[in-house]
Amino acid sequence: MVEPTRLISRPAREKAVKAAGFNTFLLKSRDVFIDLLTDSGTSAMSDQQWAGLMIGDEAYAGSENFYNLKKAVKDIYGFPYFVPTHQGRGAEHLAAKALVKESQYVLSNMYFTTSREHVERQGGVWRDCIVKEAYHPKNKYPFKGNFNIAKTATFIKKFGSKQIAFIRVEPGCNMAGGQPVSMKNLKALRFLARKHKILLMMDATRALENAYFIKIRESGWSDQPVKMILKTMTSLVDGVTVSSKKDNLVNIGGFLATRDKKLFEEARALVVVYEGLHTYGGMAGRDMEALARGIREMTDDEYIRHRIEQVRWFGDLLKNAGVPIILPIGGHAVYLDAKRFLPHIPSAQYPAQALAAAIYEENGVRSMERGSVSAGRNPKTGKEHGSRLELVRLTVPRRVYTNDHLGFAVDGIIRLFKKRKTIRGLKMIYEPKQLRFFQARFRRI
Ligand code: P70
Repeated sequence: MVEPTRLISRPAREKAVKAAGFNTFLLKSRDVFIDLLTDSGTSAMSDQQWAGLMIGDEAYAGSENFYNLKKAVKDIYGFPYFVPTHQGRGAEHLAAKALVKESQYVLSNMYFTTSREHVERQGGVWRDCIVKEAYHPKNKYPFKGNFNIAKTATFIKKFGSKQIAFIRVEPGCNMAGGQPVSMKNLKALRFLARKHKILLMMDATRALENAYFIKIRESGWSDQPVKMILKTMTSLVDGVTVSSKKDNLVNIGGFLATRDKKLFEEARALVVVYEGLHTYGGMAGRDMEALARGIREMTDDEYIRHRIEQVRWFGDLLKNAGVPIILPIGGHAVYLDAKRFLPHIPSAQYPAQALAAAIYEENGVRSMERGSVSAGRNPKTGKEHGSRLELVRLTVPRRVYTNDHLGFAVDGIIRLFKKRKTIRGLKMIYEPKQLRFFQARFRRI
């Protein structure tokens, strides 16, 4: 697949970002030169996946592609029960509806926006239990996605295990900078959850990328294929929700899979209300076929090595030029530390949002704010959650850009870093109630 792209002039970019209310989500794709907004649904499919689209069985019920997909999920993730959904948040919705009761807690390494939203909409309360290293961008701890097990145990004691709806672990932890969880930590979590009879769920959206980090960073795993490491990871949890738009190499899709029959039956009952019949869950037959093939393809050791090493190469160029980024470099993206990039802009003026807008103006590269705008507000008190990290995510789609494209992005960011004092803060002038970062608008101070 070859996709043309164009670089519009600087004055046109300034006009475009202003019209978008300084929110990169509101830019038109045609005005973007290199799109590092997200790795979600933006990957290139393989010849095998495109071929799979041609054998879509679009029967309303019992599509052949559903069975192929069910088998791929069983083979690669190891779960006997499987419910397809249109994308990740569809699966999160089903899990939250099935598992969370008013004022129950969900304990997680670190929240993801849509995951927490669905829990809060059920009246649940979210608590992050990630290790403290995760909050320090310069700290090079190799598993910054790990749970602080002692803190988690203290919460369980404080709230009582019946008040905990489930524990949610997110490998390749997105809001922490794409940081991995170690196998050792997963095992400790398994032990803790079992001891207190609490369901352990995994957001396995980027679990495969995490498996590669275990291979290269955790002792005892270097000789194992990523496929085996992933299967070991998922064997430690009761179920997964997955946005297939990432690891799984498709443009749309997701699922919930589990070995817990009760959860499966509840999710299967709910899927027909919110997504579609339980043998397609919002996907076309052809989408399920592409997904079934993507799930198998992603476990190729050479592919995943290239994927993670390309992101590292990109991050190293920025790091070596003195641009402040989160270390170690994560699996799917390089995260700029906007607090250190723009020390003159206070948190209340959304430095990460301002930086993402300025990068677009500089060279037409689109990125995403991951800081206090993304963190949103407490639904009960209306107070801003606030964020200890103010980040700009430069996300690398899979199998799309060459290193030359990424090098171009780096050049612009280095230029901008040299004139960073000229960047001004933002004032929020429009804010929707839910997931505000998608549609919020700003003006320059
Ligand atoms: C991103 C995307 C989606 C996502 C995720 C994890 C760890 C669930 C989901 C939801 C898209 C996105 C979503 C909200 C805010 C910004 C961007 N992440 N769990 O770019 O899956 O999008 O398929 O419903 O990362 O990181 P889905």
